Amino acid sequence: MIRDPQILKMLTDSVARFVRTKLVPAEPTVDESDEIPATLINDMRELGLFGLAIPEEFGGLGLTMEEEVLVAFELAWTSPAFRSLIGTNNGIGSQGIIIDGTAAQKEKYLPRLASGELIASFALTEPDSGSDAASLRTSAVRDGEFYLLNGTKRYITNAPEAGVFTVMARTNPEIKGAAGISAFLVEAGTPGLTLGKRDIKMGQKGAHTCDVIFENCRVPADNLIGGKEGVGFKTAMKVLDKGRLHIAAVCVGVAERMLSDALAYAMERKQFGKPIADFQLIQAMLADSKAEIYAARSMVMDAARRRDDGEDISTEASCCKLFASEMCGRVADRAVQIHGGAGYISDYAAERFYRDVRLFRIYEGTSQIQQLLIARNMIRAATP
Ligand code: COS
Repeated sequence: MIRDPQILKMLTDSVARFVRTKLVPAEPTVDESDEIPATLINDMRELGLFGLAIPEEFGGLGLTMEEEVLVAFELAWTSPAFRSLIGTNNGIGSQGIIIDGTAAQKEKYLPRLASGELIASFALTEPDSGSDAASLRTSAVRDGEFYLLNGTKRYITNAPEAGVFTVMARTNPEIKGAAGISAFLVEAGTPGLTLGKRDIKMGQKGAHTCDVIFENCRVPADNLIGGKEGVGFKTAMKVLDKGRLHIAAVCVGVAERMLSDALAYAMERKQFGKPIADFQLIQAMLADSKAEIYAARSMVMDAARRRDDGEDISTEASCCKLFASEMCGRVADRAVQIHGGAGYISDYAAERFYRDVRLFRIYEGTSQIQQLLIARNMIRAATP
């Protein structure tokens, strides 16, 4: 749902301008240094990007899902690392509080997340628990007015920058599956919380991940999300429904950028006496990419509108994440192919994007997990 088309247009225009004038020129430096310059982070704060999806009453822009995906299309027209920095505050790092948090938890954290003063992180994955998220082993044992957390979380996005973590931990060791899990808000600097060294990733340089280690980490009982044990896994799944749709929108934006670069290159590069864009085999790659991006964009828009209408979009979010991330991978591959030898060399963005977009098919649920979820929901719906 779009509340005010004019205000939204001002926002998407200013994001598009910021992306093209400030972020795109910084892409090579960010890739080489593995750091986003502090001035750009400040600019992102001033634009309100950290609070896009945080309700207005807590200082955010309170975008609807349809508005959010339209902004994500624009923001993703550059290295995904920039989006990643603001991604957790708008998505997996804040949504647990927004969806299931107590009034006090919202009051305490959301305003600082919306302003970007605080970075949020979502800690679900563990060394032995990835796709099988309900098997997580991090424990949380009640100790008076505290919980004692022990365990290790892995590949946690923005952990090196984070001020607050949403941590899924097992409060009931008797229950092996989802029902034994609770979600906590753990502040950086809490004694017993340490970080591993920064992971060296294939791509998305400038976006950081690392292990988060809990050793008798004492967390106030007030930081149990929603004040309720045993529902942390459901909180995580609800957060991921929205997250998956947002990632699908990001895939569309990045794919549009890769196709734009590939088209420009094909029109400029001459072989056999004419631009390679004149050759039908190149045209086939351009056209297939255009059609697939359009399909993914339409799916994302439809699912976003349905979510705004209050529909359960678990299945649609998985369909969008599956199709858009796989589409993005195919577009990246064709973009490199259209660039030929130049596509394999780091002077051109195609090489960098090829590495960056590989992650989309893996995080927030692999393509295979999305397939399982879609089929499982279909079978459930058809079972009398
Ligand atoms: N919204 C609300 N509740 C949900 C839900 C959703 N989208 N999905 C599941 N639940 C609920 C279920 O209804 C169930 O509750 P009840 O027992 O009361 O009915 C509970 O949560 C457990 O769900 P389920 O039985 O589906 O658990 P599984 O162990 O079978 O879940 C999958 C398996 C694969 C769905 C899950 O582990 C998953 O999504 N894995 C991928 C994790 C991931 O994306 N990791 C990325 C890292 S985080 S960036």
